[in-house]
Amino acid sequence: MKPIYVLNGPNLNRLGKREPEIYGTTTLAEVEAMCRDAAGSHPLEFRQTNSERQLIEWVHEAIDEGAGIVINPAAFTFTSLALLDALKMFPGPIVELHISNIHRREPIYHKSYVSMAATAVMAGFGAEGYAIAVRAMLSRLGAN
Ligand code: CA2
Repeated sequence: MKPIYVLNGPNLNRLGKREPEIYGTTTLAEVEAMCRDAAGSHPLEFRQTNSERQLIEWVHEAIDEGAGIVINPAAFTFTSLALLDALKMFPGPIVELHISNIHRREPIYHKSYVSMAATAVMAGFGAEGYAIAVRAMLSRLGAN
């Protein structure tokens, strides 16, 4: 069974430790546990990096080995055509996920490049959004 890749971009390793009014108090380790719980017996690769290159390498890995991608690209959402190009090569479903509702924020957070490759876009459910996204991905993959 091919895994679901849950990929996280820059600064999300600090989740739960700053700006709790926007991002909540759940840590990334707790988010990973929520995703594993939601995935049940389905294999799941949960990763975070502060490097654009590493994120792209993981998308390439997922192209070869993954069933679906849930991605919170963080600031690369709004800057990275290279990430968009990599995601466009992925043949399966992609959920773009944001903890906060980016559309309630400043205009610089309104234009996502990643959305042009995404099957679905989620924003504003807080950390719980990850579990919702993994369940939606399983359903989409016909795995439950
Ligand atoms: O809401 C999200 O999930 C974001 O993708 C988070 C990004 C931000 O650039 C996007 O606009 C929305 C990253 C936020 C900065 O990293 C933090 C990590 C932990 C706690 C606070 C901020």
